[in-house]
Amino acid sequence: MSYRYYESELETMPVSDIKDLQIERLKKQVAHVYSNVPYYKNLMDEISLKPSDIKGVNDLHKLPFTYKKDLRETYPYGLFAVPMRDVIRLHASSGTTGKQIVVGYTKEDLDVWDEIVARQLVAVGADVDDIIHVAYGYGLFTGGLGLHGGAQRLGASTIPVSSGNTKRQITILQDFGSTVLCCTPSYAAFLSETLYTMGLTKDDIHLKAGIFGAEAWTDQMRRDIEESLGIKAYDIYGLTEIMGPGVAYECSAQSGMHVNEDHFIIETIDPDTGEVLPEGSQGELVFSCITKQAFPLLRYRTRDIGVIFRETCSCGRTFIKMSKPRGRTDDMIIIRGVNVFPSQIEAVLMEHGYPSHYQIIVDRINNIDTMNVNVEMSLEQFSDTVRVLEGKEQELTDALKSLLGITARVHLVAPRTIVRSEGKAIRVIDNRKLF
Ligand code: DLL
Repeated sequence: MSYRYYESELETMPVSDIKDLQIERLKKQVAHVYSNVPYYKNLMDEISLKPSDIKGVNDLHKLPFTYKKDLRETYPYGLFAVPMRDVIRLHASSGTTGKQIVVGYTKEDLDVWDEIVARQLVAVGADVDDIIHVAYGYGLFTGGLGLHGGAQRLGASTIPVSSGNTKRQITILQDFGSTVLCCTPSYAAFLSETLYTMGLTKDDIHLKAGIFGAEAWTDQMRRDIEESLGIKAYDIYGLTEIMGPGVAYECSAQSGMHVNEDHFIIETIDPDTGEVLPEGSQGELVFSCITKQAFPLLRYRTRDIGVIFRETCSCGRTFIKMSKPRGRTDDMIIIRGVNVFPSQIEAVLMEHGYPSHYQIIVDRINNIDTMNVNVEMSLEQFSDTVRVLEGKEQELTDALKSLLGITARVHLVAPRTIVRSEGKAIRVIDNRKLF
């Protein structure tokens, strides 16, 4: 059996009905947040805003923004809006320093998440007969369990492969007959390269589609992956703070991602002034969760730069679309799908007694992201023997691995070799051409 929509009534709703639904849900959500999250109540009280002042979607701009720093200040559970006994899942993602940010979901929240991911699976042509190979990481990262939930909800055969062990992934692709691949675009490119290195081709596997997100990827990369794996490759967007993958999803038209507007309101704003921009203008993406119960952020500043636009889509869906993110307003970098802030690296260096002269060099070699960190030694450290220095490099590499979950190779360099800047220090040299 194959169908075009997972929830056709919602996905193809007239725009005026979407707006009505949004306002009804927004009003309820603001009341929920005001009554159950003291942090939000204080923010609203400070500007004398009452839930009853939110009468239409146009009143959204009256609400204060939420920033990542608010999540840090309320760590771990201060923004949760339900008692912990109602929270049945926790996920986490990188904070800007040593501690992660933590999010929670009720049973109903997970139901919504499964549904919105199932919407995309259907939009790319999957159905109960498909075999869905989930190679996003499982764990605190939302990718694995997010796609997993949607695939199971659809009733497809779900393979929870998780990431890594690439040769075994290829064997599974061949033998289990996976038809839809879900992973980061860079991992899809690496899988395809490994396939050919093993003397196999796209004809030896059974894939027809891929759902790739969690990091930036270019149209050229899309074409390469489509060609080498013999599939159609679709983008998926999301962030831990708002839900995880599935906040927005690409359909068969492959021209921007539909935002699940019955659950999230998207705005674009000028990142400097906070002013709301008209549709079609590039700005920072801001999301409000209008149905989420456990962790309902309002006007969350994603730091992603993009454009939103409403157009008649050939797929028949009416939800507004967002472009691929075109950059960020902060210094977060995404390495193999893992978010990294330079400040996290700096915190580890300081803890180990290094001066704060360092540089992070990011590259993409054979479709794999690499990260090297050059760290300047103090004069005393410089006089250590090579063996001692190698030991110190390893110690720092291990400490970074334990914090970030990925390898960032540390190289200790001579004092005063990292170029000093007259303005802002240049902490990151990203040689990948992603935007
Ligand atoms: O990356 C959730 C996800 C998992 C999305 C699997 C898609 C697939 P975080 O780890 O919190 O959540 O990272 C969120 O990743 O603010 C963007 O900067 C970036 N990002 C996510 N999807 C895309 C995409 C997951 N399709 C951050 N294109 C976001 C470009 C993306 N960047």
